Amino acid sequence: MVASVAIWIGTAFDGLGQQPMPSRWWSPSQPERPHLEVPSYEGLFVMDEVPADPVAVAAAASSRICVVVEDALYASISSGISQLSEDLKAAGHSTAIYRFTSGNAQNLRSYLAARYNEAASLEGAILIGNLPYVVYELLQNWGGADEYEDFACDIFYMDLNGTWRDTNATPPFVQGKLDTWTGDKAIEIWVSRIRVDNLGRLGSPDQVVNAYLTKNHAYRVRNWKSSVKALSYNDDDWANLGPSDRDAIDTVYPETTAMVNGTNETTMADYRDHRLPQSFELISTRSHGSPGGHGYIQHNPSQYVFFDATNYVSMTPNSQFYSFFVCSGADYSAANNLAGLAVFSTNRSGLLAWGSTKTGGMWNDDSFYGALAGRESFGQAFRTWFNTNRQAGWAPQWWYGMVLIGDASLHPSPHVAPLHTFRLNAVALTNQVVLNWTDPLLCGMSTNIIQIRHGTATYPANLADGESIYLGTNRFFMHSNVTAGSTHYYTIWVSHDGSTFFAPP
Ligand SMILES: [Ca+2]
Ligand SMILES: [Ca+2]
Ligand SMILES: [Ca+2]
Repeated sequence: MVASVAIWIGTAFDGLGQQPMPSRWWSPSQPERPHLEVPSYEGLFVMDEVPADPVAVAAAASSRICVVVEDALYASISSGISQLSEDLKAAGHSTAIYRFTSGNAQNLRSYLAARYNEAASLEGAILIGNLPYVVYELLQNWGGADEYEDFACDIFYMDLNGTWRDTNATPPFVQGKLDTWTGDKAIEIWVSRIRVDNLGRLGSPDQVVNAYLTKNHAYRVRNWKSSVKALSYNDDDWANLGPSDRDAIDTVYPETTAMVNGTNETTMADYRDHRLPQSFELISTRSHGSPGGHGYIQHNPSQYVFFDATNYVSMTPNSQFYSFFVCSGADYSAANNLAGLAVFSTNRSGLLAWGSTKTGGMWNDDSFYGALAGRESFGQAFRTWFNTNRQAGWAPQWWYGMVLIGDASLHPSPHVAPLHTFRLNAVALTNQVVLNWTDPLLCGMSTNIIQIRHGTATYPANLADGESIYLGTNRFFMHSNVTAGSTHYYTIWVSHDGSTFFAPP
């Protein structure tokens, strides 16, 4: 899968001023970047809120996050969505879950804008499934002739009060692709996307999303870790950015960011054989590429060697976060795209990638890593970074295609909230006692299976003492027909495997 070799034609970009080289299209199978179809999402806007779980303990409700799920996918992933909602609440968010049946991107954006304008407001949204997107089109100049490019654009959803229009249908512009953005061009929220229907390399959509939600939870409760270190890997055209990239990432992973930017050192084989196997929690790479993968120039002989995106699946790098400064590497409209395969591998590999659906890529990203270091989530850091850079004259061609692939409410591991303290609570009613307890998964356990025993004179001291009243995965239990006017004693045990039980951590 990595056998393609071609001659790379040097650095043919001039006149970019203070800008770095953009990441440009390179694909062994497709010499030219194809144009996109106008997305077709039709029908009346139908989206229903999933009723909140009445048993859930209300968290400190702030910084609301919306989770929008494709209706056709919802039933088969609902328990994972519930767990995500619990995890978000445990991290201090309020949540709203929606099932999206039909409608277009304008409908969905208007809905998010209405939520943003409510008192509870909105911090971000996670879009799960095949949900509407818009295509934006523009002319750009990288130092030669003007070039036309069209691309999937999620900045559209992050700006909730600007004006987006389709005003130009004169070829190469097209009716149905947006081409004008005016008004307040700061982004108000972050939006990240979990689209898997076109990742056939990984499996069926429900399997892939469920596997993703499982590893997401494992990371949040620290059952899945990498080494707390990062890699900055810049190919030749960005070797000069190496020291500043390392310094920026170092603010999040102090003293543990490896910088590789020597032009003869950065090769596909080096990246594959010496870097990916190292368990870096975060990998930032700058290289040319396409949705099918990315590659590195090696001198002596001067060659560009491609690293197929499927390697991120077959190699299972023990890494969670990727910054792909790779032309179209995060184009979620393309089948089996790089960011999608790296993030949604059904193995324990990948949680979030940020990159571009077009030529360009994230740079000037001190503000991004600075915000992460300040304990903001990846999504919040993205918003901070975009708003810091949005007024540059080159922002459209560089950054209108920037997207977040995965769950952007996550934090780097140094800032993952500490594990919860396990608690068992009891409320006495007339002839009943209602018991509830902390989700063992939030306390570092591998399962949420618990058992409870009841005593009338003392606390049950072991698994043979007293009377067993509950064994299972629920989060509450109603102990009925108990004698009024007396003291009742309860002891709870947790388990990693459902067979061996011990006292909670
Ligand atoms: Ca147009
Ligand atoms: Ca705005
Ligand atoms: Ca190189």
